[in-house]
Amino acid sequence: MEIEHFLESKREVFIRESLMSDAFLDFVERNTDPFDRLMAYYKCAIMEVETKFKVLNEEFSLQYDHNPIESIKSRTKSIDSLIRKVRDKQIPLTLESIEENIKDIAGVRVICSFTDDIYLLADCLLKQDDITLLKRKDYIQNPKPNGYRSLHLIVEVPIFLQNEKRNMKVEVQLRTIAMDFWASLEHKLRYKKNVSPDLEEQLWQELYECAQVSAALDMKMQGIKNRLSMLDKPLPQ
Ligand code: 0O2
Repeated sequence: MEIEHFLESKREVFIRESLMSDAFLDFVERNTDPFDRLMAYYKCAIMEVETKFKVLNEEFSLQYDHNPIESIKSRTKSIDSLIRKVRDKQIPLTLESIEENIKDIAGVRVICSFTDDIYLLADCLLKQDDITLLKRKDYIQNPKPNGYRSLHLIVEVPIFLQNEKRNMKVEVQLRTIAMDFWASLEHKLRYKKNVSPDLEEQLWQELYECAQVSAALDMKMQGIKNRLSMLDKPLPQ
């Protein structure tokens, strides 16, 4: 209960000091239209990247009778999450600085069935001559201490407007279904209130164990798929 009050008071302080601060209100007043326009550009960049993945999926489906992508989920960062990041990174509250420093305002999450498909799709995307890789974090080869796994790419993609070409940053997260399932539950636990410290510790431990099980499952599924693919290959004459 004490923790709950503490978090609630912190939340109020954050809203008062950050979201309702003179600096923030001033920023909103001066930048409403340019901010909306910038967010629209990020949405366009998401469309570009989504289309690239859909095209690749179609091509693989035709060529190999295999859809590497199960689903794609995209989002632009919510305003409160964006402001929180501006505050945590201690960057100036200007549109230029936000665009320069916050690299995950546009996010595209690609969910695959198999781990190999993640690397295949990432390679195919990065080979395209209008895509620039800014940062790559491989949390599959190097999972986070809590067990989180995904491949993260920060890329720059051009969008073509009426009179201008603009390079926009997009964060691409590639995961298997198992990695995504795990991350959703971890996200729920992370933001859950009303959990006693004992229970919380126990749940984090169990979640960590689930991460190991899910990594083992991905490996085993990949192995089965590889063996099935071998059967499709024509036998040597
Ligand atoms: P949301 O709600 O998805 O926007 P950087 O951006 O490089 O300054 P950061 O934020 O540490 O530093 O980058 P990183 O590690 O690549 O993580 C970015 C995003 O990956 C997060 O965005 C999450 O979506 C996801 N992610 C990273 N680690 C975890 C994790 O342990 N659990 C889960 N469930 N997701 C994770 P945001 O901004 O945190 O949130």
